[in-house]
Amino acid sequence: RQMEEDLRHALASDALHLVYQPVVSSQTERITGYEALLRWNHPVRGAISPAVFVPIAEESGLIAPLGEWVLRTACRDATQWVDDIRVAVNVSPIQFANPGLPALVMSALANSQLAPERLELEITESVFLNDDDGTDATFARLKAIGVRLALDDFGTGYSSLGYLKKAPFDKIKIDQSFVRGAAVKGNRNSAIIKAIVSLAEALGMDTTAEGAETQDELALIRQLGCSHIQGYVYGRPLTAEDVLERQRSHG
Ligand code: G
Ligand code: G
Ligand code: MN
Ligand code: NA
Repeated sequence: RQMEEDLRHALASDALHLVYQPVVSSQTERITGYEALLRWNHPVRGAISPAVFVPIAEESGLIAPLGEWVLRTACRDATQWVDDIRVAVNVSPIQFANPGLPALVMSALANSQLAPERLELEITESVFLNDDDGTDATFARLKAIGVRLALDDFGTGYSSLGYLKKAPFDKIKIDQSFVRGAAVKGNRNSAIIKAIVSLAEALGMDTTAEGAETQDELALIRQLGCSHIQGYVYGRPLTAEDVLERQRSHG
């Protein structure tokens, strides 16, 4: 309750911010995009993880204004990035179930003047828990707007393959739990990653391996054919200012 009150206040008083973690092409090793990650510095408790406060926002309905703020801020920040570098935004299943989501996405794109193909929405398997006509309609409308869709945390949910057939994802994000330790000999994770990559390729989807921390993991993931990599091995999340600074110094 107290945290809900504090979060409401944080949202109203600009106490939240976004950080951006690089997503790198395994072929070129260049940054192709950044994932926006929400951060909250609580005045008393210090940094609180979104893994803690996002569920509170979902229960209290605060996720609607919070998610809108994230989307609008990420689109605005991304317009300052060079070339065709994309921004990926996490969308809560509660936001996804709101029929107003496509209109909000259009509004955020129009206000920021960000091209639709530079915005990628990350959606988890749990949006399919209340799978209905509304879910299908939202997918179709988002696709028509021209934004990209990524299936986040793949492999951690109940992983039915039915929705891969039905939903128009551009990318599968392989969960960190498969990447971590995949380079250890005899570990089964590399076989699973390999299977996900071939499934994605057959469906014309990209793959991002998440959470690569070591050079061994990086080498293995590239060998297994993941098209993109995101993890501490390439960089931790940066502030919006640091993204711009990095761009200036890397040309
Ligand atoms: O960045 P970090 O590892 O602390 O994120 C923890 C969890 O919070 C992850 O599951 C991530 O997807 C989620 N998360 C981070 N930022 C956002 C956001 O802006 N919106 C939503 N819905 N979830 C987020
Ligand atoms: O659920 P989602 O995939 O959106 O969560 C992404 C989270 O994973 C972010 O909070 C980010 O901080 C975290 N993350 C990204 N790369 C790494 C990594 O290499 N190691 C660890 N431990 N966490 C990572
Ligand atoms: Mn994500
Ligand atoms: Na993920």
